[in-house]
Amino acid sequence: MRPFGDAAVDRIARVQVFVDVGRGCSRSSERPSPTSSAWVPARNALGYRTLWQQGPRGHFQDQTAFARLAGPRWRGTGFGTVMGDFDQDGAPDLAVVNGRVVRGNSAAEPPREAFWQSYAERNQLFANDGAGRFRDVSPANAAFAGVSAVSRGLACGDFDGDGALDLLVTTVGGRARLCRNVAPSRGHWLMIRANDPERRRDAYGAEITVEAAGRRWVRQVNACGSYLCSSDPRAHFGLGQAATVDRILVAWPDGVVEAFPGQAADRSIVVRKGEGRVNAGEGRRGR
Ligand SMILES: [Ca+2]
Ligand SMILES: [Ca+2]
Repeated sequence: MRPFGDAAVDRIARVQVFVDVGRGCSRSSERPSPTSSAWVPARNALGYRTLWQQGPRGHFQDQTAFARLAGPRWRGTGFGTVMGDFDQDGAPDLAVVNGRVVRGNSAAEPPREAFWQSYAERNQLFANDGAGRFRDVSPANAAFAGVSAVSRGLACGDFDGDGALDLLVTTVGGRARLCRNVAPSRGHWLMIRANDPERRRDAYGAEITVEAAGRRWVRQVNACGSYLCSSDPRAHFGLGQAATVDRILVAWPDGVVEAFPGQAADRSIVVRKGEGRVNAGEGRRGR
């Protein structure tokens, strides 16, 4: 696994934002399968976050222990959660923002004047080793994970157009922080916006499969996977060493599967329903 290195994200902007409290969850998918798979990190009623892997559609398994997320050296409360391939090595990584819902031991925190001091926690960033196991790389990413705050929302998107996923964190009683992805030695990438011209909107619910270098990556078009946030509607694919994409398959929300031609990586493209080749061999997406 290629480490993110120091300062993989960099705080570059602040704006004032207030949000309410609640529970965070997120969704992403990566494993090749006849249908798809999905990771759903969520915090249950007992306060433990769980990582669910989808096998056959609609069937989930608890993979928290396998992913080495059951016993991190420090466990935050867990709110906004995003899976994204931040170093673009082909394996989705995990970002979590934290903040208590009951007062903690403020003596362990540096003194602050704000009322919310005793609710503050730091955020966490986990790197995927490519086999579905995660390593806490928070200490090397102080801009994102080294600041204690009452964080709630976490949105993800490429705001500066360099192809790398950036993060926006909202906090209670504090300012939002926009963290630019400056991870070194990133792999190739592709961003795809799926559009339905007939309905003149993004095709939320579509499932995009990218094939490159003998591998397949699957992403769902879904901007609302994190707590109280809407993220970049484009599907982001980290491709590792693959500089060319062989084929793109889009399973539209109505079940029709279209194939779009391969092309060079490291670009943002738009695929429009009806402009591809209907791929009868793939059939309709299972429900
Ligand atoms: Ca990665
Ligand atoms: Ca970026």
